This record gives sequence, C-alpha cells and structure tokens, in this order.
Amino acid sequence: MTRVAIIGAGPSGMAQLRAFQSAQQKGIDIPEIICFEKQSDWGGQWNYTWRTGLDQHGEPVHSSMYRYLWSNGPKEALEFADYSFDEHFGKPIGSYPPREVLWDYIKGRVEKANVRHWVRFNTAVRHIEFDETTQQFTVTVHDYEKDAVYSEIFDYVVVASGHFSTPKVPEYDGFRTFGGRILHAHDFRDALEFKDKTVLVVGSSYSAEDIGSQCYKYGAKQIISCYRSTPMDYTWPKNWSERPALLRVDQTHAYFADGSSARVDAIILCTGYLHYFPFMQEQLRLKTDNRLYPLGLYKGVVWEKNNKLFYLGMQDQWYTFNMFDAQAWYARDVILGKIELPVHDEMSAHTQHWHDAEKNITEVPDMYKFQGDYILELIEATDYPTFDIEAMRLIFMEWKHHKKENIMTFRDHIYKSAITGTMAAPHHTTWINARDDSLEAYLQMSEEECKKVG
Ligand code: FAD
Ligand code: NA7
Repeated sequence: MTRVAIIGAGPSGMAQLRAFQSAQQKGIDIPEIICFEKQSDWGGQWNYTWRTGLDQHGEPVHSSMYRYLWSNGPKEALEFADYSFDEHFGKPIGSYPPREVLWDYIKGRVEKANVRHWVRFNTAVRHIEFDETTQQFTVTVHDYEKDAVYSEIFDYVVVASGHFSTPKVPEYDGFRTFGGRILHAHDFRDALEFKDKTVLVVGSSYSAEDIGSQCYKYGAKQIISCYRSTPMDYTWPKNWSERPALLRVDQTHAYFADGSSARVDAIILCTGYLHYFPFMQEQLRLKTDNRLYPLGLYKGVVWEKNNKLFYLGMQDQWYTFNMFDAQAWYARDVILGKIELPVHDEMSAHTQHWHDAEKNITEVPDMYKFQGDYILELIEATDYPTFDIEAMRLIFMEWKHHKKENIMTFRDHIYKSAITGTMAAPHHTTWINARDDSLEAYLQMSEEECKKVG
C-alpha cells in the first residue's frame, strides 16, 4: 500500500489529515497516512506551553505563542470553507478570539473527521532521506514514550513543521554586559513579567506590535519599539514611543540611530524566525526567507526537484487556515494522481513568475490580493469548497483601517463571515479590559445576550 508521511500536526498537518479523510468520505481509496508530531497534542503553535528553550525530552520547544494571545487578524479571514465558526460554536462569536478559542476550532474539525489515530504523538522526526533506486523515503523518528529510534519507508512526504519556531537572534554591541533581561519573542510567555518595567521591543512586524501591545495592556511603565527599515507607524499610547534602529546598548541604556538613548529594563527581540528543517537531507531541504512565494515549490507546495515531496504553510501568512487547506487538498490530489504536474522547467518558470510578481509589490493591500489569487488558483484545481476570496480581501482592508484608526481597539470590531454570511457578535468585554482569555470566559454570554434568553 502507498504510504504518506506527514511531518507535524499543526494547522497545516491537520489540514492534510482532513484533506485525505474528506476524499475517503467520498469513497475514494486513500493511501496509508502517518503523521509524526513531536508534541503530545495537535494544534502546532496554538498548543500553548509555558516551557521555553528545550522541552522535557530535550527537543526545542515548538510554540512561540504566549499567554493572553488573541488572534492578530479577523477570524473571518482564516475560516475553513468546510467547517465554519457557526458550525463549531453554534452561535456567532467575536472576530478576534483568544488562542484557546481558535485552538478549539481547529481541533473541532479533525475531531469530527476522526483522524487522531493517524497521528503518532511524542514522536520527533530526526532524518528524511530519499533513495533514487527505490524512489522511496526513509523517515527516521524518535518515539519519546518508548524512547526508541526507528525508521520506516514512505512513498510520499508532506513537511508541515511550521516556520515560526526557530528564532532569528541578532546580537548588538553591549548585549554581553547589559544589566537586564534579553529574550527573543519565541521565549516571551507572560507580559505580567514586564509590569512597571521599561521594555525595548526590537522589530516592526507582528510580534513587535503584539508583544508591545501585551506589555502595554498588562502594565509596563514604558514601551520603546525600534525599527530597522520600516516603522509600524500607528498612533501609540502616551507611554509607547517608536524610534529608528538600535545601534548598541550599555549596562543600562539603549542607543538609537537618531542619536537618542533611553534607560531600559528588558529587551525583547521581535526579529523573526528562520525556515529550519534540520531533519531534511540536503537536496530535499527548503531554503528561503519569510516571503509570499518561495522558490523551489511549484504552486507553493510541490518540491520541484522531487514531486513526491511537499511543503505546506511555508509562505509568509496573511491567510492561514484556509490557505493551508487549499495547499493540502492540492498535495492530496497530486498524490492521488488526480492532478498531473507539468515538466520540471515549466514548474520552475511558473514559480519564478509568481516570485517575481511578489517582488514588484510595493503596497500592503496588494499582498492580500496576491495571496488571495494564489489560494484561488489552488482551490480551482481541487474539490475544496470554493469561497468568496474577494469578501475576505475586503475584510483585510477593513482590518488594516481599524488598526490604523486605533491599534488598541481594532480587536473590538466585528466582520461578516465570507463562508456563512453570519455577522460576528461583539465580545462582551473590550480587548483592553478582557484579562481572562480562557475559552470559558470568552464564550460566556454578554449581559445583552443573557437578557435576550431571559
Ligand atoms: P505550526 O503551527 O508551527 O505547526 C507545526 C507542527 O509541526 C507543530 O505541532 C510541531 O510540534 C511539529 N513539528 C515540528 N518539527 C517537528 C519534527 N521534527 N517532528 C515532529 N513534529 C514536528 N496565525 C493566524 O492565523 N492568526 C494569528 O493570530 C496568529 N498568531 C500567531 C502568533 C505567533 C506568536 C506565531 C508564532 C504565529 C501566529 N500565527 C497566527 C501563524 C501560525 O504560525 C499559523 O496560524 C499556524 O500555526 C501555522 O501552522 P503550521 O501547521 O504550518 O505550523
Ligand atoms: P517577521 O514578520 O518576519 O518580522 C521580523 C521583524 O524583525 C521585521 O520587522 C524585521 O525588520 C525585523 N528584524 C529582522 N532582523 C532584524 C535585526 N537584525 N535587527 C532589527 N530588526 C530585525 O516576524 P514576526 O515575529 O514579527 O512575525 C512572525 C509571525 O508571528 C507572524 O505570522 C505573526 O502572526 C506572529 P525588516 O523589516 O526586515 O527590516
């Protein structure tokens, strides 16, 4: 029997599991599916851990998520086309749910699909190698429960191990002797640690914006963020200032490119992540920076040099869960032989075309359009339920506008689902005042709802 290995049971790996199960549900013969997941549960980044550094097995901790994290984009832009929020929660909820609520949602679909038995948990993939003679992969893994290293043979490999886990950690002059704490966003867990402190946030992308906002919400005395190339340029609260590049630090102070300096208690490096696949044989290893269209992957998914290998979720992400679905359905149909691939040079030319088009993008809204067009191209090739990608693009536009209007209140806005047409319900508490981010607290009824149901 044909065997498929999936590496990782985060949202991308879970999308691959669901893709195969949906084919099986339609009576199509599917290969044997085995998903290796190094954590004890599925959900990838959304499976929060208090740990940092190495886990209990000596494995690098995977998740970079922290306490009190709420979705940084509208849930309406990541909704599955085959499993709506309405179906999962049975009632409309807010548009920016906390981590645990989104984790519950992604788990709901695969629990319904009953595919957990395809996953071998607590099993880290150590090495993957391709044999040109047999045209098969040898996948070597470490089962932590049995403390056993073993190898198995597979016909196809789908790498879904994520790319926001291996921190990119720069060093600045003076770091060795700085008197306070220096950490990367990957190791940030709880903003309360920085209450009453002056925090320097290095970087100007999502982690910088959100970790700075967390520190503000949970009582930091002052936040200073600094950018290397582009400022975030929001209207910050009074105790948050944005400065140009960090040049150096001494024991107590940070010094910036505009000649200014400030006393800081802690430095959080929100400097991004590396695409890192230490378990891949050299000729199978994806090497790219964080971009919308990496080279080497036809349709962003198929390894051009060996079409039995696939990577999911390797793009910089505006869209997430529904993009992983589009990719997983595509990979599935290549494996099932339903999609015929062009010859190598044609695939490379196609990828190069998209890659070059990305380079010409200068405005952020054009990125939403670019990734939306990409997703559409994928779903048109499979039976993934089509959805109104233009409506999602407009939601992204509203999101951008709401952030610009007020970076501390954008999460209080609501949008209409492009899948069901349902309007989200305003959350009972504004984001800045909502300190309990548990699933139970989030799903509690608002006073208005309570009145309605008596
Ligand atoms: P991951 O979620 O990273 O999952 C990969 C899985 O592979 C993990 O379970 C991991 O344990 C496993 N794995 C890795 N290596 C191995 C190995 N060698 N052997 C076995 N298993 C392995 N997206 C949004 O849509 N909204 C948000 O608000 C949002 N916030 C984010 C906040 C942070 C701090 C970060 C880091 C990301 C955020 N994202 C957000 C993006 C997030 O990465 C995606 O939503 C999604 O988790 C990506 O799914 P994935 O399956 O591709 O990767
Ligand atoms: P990103 O989006 O890759 O951004 C990394 C940021 O770090 C970006 O502003 C970079 O500036 C900056 N950077 C990178 N290297 C350096 C150095 N050496 N010095 C200063 N600044 C640097 O990563 P994020 O962690 O923000 O977001 C990743 C995901 O996590 C995202 O999907 C979110 O949903 C959560 P640049 O613009 O390159 O000059």
